Amino acid sequence: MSQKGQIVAGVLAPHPPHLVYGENPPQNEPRSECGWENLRWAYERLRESLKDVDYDVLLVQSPHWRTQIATHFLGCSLFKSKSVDPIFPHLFRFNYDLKVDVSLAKAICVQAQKQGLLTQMMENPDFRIDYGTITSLHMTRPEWDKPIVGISSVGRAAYFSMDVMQEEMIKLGEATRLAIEESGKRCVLLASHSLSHRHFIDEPEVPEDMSREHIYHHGQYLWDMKMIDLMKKGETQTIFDILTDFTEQTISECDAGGLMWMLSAMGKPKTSAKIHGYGSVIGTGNVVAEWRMP
Ligand code: 2X7
Ligand code: FE2
Repeated sequence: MSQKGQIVAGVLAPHPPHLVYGENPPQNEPRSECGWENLRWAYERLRESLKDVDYDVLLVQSPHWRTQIATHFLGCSLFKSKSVDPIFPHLFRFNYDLKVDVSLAKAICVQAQKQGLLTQMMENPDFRIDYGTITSLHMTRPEWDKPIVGISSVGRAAYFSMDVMQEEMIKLGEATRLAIEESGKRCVLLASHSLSHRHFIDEPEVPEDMSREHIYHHGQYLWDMKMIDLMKKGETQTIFDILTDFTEQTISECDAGGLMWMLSAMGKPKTSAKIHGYGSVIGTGNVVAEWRMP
């Protein structure tokens, strides 16, 4: 391809399996009555917003594909099996059939190595795709008609603090942007995770009983609102500056690096994020936020 590729949008795309359960797609075995509408309708607004965006590939980084040493990339052209959430098997048993853009995945893998990161292609065709990857992809694009790039998150002991990890996520983001530009493809990035992540440890008899759903505590809510306010104001550098404190205080899944990866790939955009909606799932705080590239 001769035209320069580009990132056209980036989305903070949370992945509680409850959202897929609430949607009742044919791929998921359990059936629900409803549930978590504020977030499911936020994803509806995201899908509506992305309708006018022309893109070729969806890239997703997931906290629930955790690798210990290197960043891994899905490396087979097709993955087909059933994904079962280990904590919520009664909500999420999803039959997936997904296509991977292996050439783009390899290009990012190589670019990241050039930046000094440890990376690896995951080439076992029987590898089971995690529910984080699937949920964010399904809620964004339930048609499953675009190839994807799946990226793991690294839980290295060497990341004794988020600040150490931040350096590597910035490099991974830059490698992603360079590889996309060389590919000639138009891409949407998904950082698959919640904001605050303190959660209840029991659930109602009917999981979708919304009279029981609320944020875990007010302090978490205030942190989430602070982060969302910065997103709305386009104050991305401040998000980076306070991310370590936010993550420690709210035990956030930001510790998997997705938001840092995505926003650094987008060059730390100063544009305002479109907030499609906010809601809690078993007490965790979740926002669907979209950044558009001009
Ligand atoms: O993985 C998750 C999550 N991040 C948030 C809420 C509920 C379940 O699973
Ligand atoms: Fe999660």
